[in-house]
Amino acid sequence: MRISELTFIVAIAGMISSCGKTGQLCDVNGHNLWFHSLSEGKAQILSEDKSTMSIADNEIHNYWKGKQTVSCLLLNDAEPELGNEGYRIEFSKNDIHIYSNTETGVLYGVYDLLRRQETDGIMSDGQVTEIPAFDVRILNHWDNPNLTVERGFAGQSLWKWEELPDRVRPEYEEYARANASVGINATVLNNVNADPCMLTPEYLEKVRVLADIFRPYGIKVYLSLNFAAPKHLAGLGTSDPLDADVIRFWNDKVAEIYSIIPDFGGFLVKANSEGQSGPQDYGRTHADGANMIADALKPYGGIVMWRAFVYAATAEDRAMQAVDEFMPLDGQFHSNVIIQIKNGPIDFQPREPFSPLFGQMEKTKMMVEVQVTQEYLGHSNHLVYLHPMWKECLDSDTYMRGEGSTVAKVTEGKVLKYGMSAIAGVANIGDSVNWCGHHFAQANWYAFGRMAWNPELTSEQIADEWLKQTFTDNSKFVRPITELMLASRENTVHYEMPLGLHHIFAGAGHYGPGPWEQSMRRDWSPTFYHKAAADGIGFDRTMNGSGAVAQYHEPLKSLYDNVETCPEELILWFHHLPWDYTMKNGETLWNALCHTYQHGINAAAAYIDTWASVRKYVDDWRWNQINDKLIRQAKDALWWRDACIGYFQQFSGMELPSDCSPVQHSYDDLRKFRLRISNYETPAPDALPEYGLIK
Ligand code: BDP
Repeated sequence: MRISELTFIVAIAGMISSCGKTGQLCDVNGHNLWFHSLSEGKAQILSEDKSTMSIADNEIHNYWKGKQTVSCLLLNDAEPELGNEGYRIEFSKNDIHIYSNTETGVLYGVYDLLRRQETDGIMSDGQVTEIPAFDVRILNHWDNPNLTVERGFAGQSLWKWEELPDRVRPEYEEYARANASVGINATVLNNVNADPCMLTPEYLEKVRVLADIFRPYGIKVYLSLNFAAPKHLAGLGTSDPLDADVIRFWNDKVAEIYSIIPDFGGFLVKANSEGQSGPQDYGRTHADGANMIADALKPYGGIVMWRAFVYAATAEDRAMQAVDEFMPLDGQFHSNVIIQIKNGPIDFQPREPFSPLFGQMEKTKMMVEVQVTQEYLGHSNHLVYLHPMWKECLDSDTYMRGEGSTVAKVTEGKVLKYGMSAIAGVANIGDSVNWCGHHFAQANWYAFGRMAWNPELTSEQIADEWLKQTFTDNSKFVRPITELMLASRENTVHYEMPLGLHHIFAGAGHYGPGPWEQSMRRDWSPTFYHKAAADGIGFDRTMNGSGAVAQYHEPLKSLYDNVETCPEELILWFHHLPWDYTMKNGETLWNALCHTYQHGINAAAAYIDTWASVRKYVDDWRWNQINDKLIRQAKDALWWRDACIGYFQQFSGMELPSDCSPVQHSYDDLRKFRLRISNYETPAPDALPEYGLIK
């Protein structure tokens, strides 16, 4: 075996703590993310030499506390089965060897080793081999040049465009390091609702600086493009993808980008969706548009991630539109196009069935887009661990080629051979000190990376790892808080939109409930989705209704179509049912709704007690901040319940079951006040009295 060796002699670094710009607090304010326990008593990062190998060296040198000597060996493609990013760690009593074909793979191996150190995973003997499931593991930042972040709840954009390229903040490298430590290898820097200015030479210079910082951490930069850029930037009269000048514009633009950023990854495109320009403006198809951009990127190895998030106000059922629009184009997309599809058919709701498109397109590459930022799950005010929700989608069987064609397997390219696979997460990162607004929201960034590397990992494994690295490995802390995290997504479904209800938010903020709201577009109106009326509640997507069930392969089509077999957690997604419909446990639908909401509000209130029980294991700074947010969450849960149940009750005409806590505010009162989105907003003087928590 031809091995070129690079051995790091490890010294246990006795470096004195210095915490950069945030001083002492840096250890406890959450800025250190999941490097918290590693950072104790150590310098933050980073060596002057920014080659990947020296970063790996530095990490081991500073943070490896074990007795074994660690050596990293570059295999130079001697083990092709490890691919470009895989690695093998061999453990013995005195030595640990990390092997990879590439420097990036070595760095991943180093982070794996350090993770093991903090989570009790170091072996005295044996080996582990790790190869990422998806080729492109990408964060999508919805960040705007003016520093706002669409659906961002953690301050302003991390990218300080006005300072770049001259001033370079340390957070850029910290961000890259955090991503590399969980295997994220790609990032889209700007909003899918893209400002054309991102492609100007001025901005490309700024992007170059970030790309240079990220490169040694194995991270490639991508950009969202505005399909009308030829008009905006070059003054062309059209952006028609079949127009020769437009094609020339994109070819030239792509050549320019690669001259500045030679390893540029490619483009993310939102076209003909929510007012964005696209090929349909010129009577062309999504395939025409995607292929034109893809052809420009092809010589450089770039890719196009073309989003399937399309819907029109006129559609009878928004949930069906992606399949309706994209299926006829199956087979028409060029090989460096991948269709980026949200996990569910509507829009990142707390629970949706998987998007049926994953089971449909057999001649087109597809990738999953999940939302790490909590647009619909309590923003950065609520503790919601999202991995169970994402895994629910990835583990769903599409039956594309018989049983076992899960969304994960399809998009990994294992059902039909893809040659390129990807998964995207809409980032929850901003410039707030703890990056994500809620300390526990960091777990979702972490979990996205770990899942993109290995979708087989369980929610429990990932939560356990994250907690041990972020707080403490004391089991008296880890056990109850893992349990809390694991239940948190389902509990949020319970207090927001149980039993398959969806999209019943107030206004465009997507925070509090607004079941009474009717917007100017019916497909943005809660009333369109819940359809509550005297005859019952729920959206009929059966063969007697919109027929959306037919977009799923058998046996799912029949399973969802038949009210007897439809899973109850999705029953109102697929069925419109009378209030006194009998659920599997014998209670009425109305009682089941009330009980599920009650379950959600009880659980949210119980988080506060659980958190109190672990107080001594957490620093005061983070404990208090989290505690404040948990109180807010429990009150918000009550608001959700009172608003929804109160509103639905006028149609059901039924009483709250006696074992449910009484409503504190009538829905009529609540509709006068919108639940405050920010923690810092001052309530209106005539605001409602505070919610009293149930004890
Ligand atoms: C919706 C968001 C909107 C995004 C859109 C998208 O409300 O802000 O622009 O998705 O994904 O969830 O394009």
